[in-house]
Amino acid sequence: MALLKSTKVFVCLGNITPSLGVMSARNSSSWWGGVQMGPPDPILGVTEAFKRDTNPKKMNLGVGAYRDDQGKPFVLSCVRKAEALIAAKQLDKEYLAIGGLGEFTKACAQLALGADNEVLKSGRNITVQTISGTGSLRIGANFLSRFHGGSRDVYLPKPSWGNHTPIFRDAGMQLKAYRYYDPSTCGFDFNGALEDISKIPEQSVILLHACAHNPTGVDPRPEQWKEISDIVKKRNLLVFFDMAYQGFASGDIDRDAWAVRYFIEQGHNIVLSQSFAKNMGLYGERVGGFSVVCKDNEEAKRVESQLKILIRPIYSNPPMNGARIATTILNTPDLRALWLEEVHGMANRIIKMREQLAAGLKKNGSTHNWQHVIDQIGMFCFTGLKPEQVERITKEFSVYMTKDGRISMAGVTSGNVEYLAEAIHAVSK
Ligand code: PGU
Repeated sequence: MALLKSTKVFVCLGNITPSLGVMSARNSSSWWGGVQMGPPDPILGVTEAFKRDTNPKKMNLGVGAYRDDQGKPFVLSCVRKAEALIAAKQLDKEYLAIGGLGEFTKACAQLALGADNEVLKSGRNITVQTISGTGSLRIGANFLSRFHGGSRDVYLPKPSWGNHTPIFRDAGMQLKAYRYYDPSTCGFDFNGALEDISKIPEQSVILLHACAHNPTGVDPRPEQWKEISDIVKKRNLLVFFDMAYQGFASGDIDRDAWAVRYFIEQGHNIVLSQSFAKNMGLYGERVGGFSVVCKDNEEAKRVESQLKILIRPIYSNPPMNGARIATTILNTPDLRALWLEEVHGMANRIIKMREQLAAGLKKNGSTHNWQHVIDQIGMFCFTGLKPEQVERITKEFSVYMTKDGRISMAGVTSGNVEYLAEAIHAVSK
């Protein structure tokens, strides 16, 4: 009897982009035969490679996650204390509301805008609890994609956090860029940014990092923010602030929220993403907030109704544990005071490591100007190392970082800063 050859049915999935690695073969014995291998994540993939390395001197400077001076993950004391208070209450585990824990969203908005902000007093904001900063950005991007009548174009600083692009793209927005970083000065390209922003078509969306810009560590100064605000207003752009590092730039949560508050004062009805991953060290708890500042309370109510409709089919309602922790810290005066101290401590340790790294490079005889290592702000240092140098430092010294030459200063300690200086000098001399 002749063997029957299996028949493959090819279905054309016309709306799926080739970058997703979807071919079109379907067969009941191998449904996924046409799925191509995708590349590792540019940031989280670095951790995977680091874990495989057996060199005892290895350093993971890829992911932006704070470490103590022993290089260990750091759980804040205020978090441990809040957890104990919560555990003692024997709370239930019912579903949260679609928009999250009410006490949390209130405290979250107050933290960003300042408790006495007119927006909060008049109830013209809506804040929902989100799955950390990433979830907040994605809910925001979906909301814009569905309701922003103006334009599908969102302008990101060049460069920006790597995940901004897929977040907005997958939500159906179109990615554009404005100049931000000047490699010749390792600083803010203020004139380039103003020039580009002044040409953005009206009613587009512009994404601004509220503080501690990722990956460059370069923030506008207050007087520069003022000019950006003026131009953005002239162009009638919708501002999307991403504030993932409130407290991490200066150690002071109010100072770090200055730009967000200034824009609101100037009449911008912004949208805002917040994350508690970094400033409370609640990385894996996934707690954050998304806010829309509206014209008035009536508009805020309508926006809220649609945010709920948008969230419900994605994850129904957010997880409660991180929100309970953050709320307990924000609303318990002595825990809040302890938290502010600890944020300050984390920011200061990073600043100290910047100074030691720059000094170590000098000590090793490096003739480059490393002032930017000290001047840059927040968790990251944009070293200026080229991709070939990054490849070498990883291969020869087991120092792991993202390909763009960004290092997470939070992974540098008094114990390994000298080794890092030696390694950077060796590949950059
Ligand atoms: N926005 C910016 C600018 C960020 O840098 C990050 C995290 C987020 C939002 C989202 O953080 P959540 O953890 O979702 O709250 N960036 C880090 C962490 C690793 C990553 O890429 O997710 C980083 O290393 O760039």
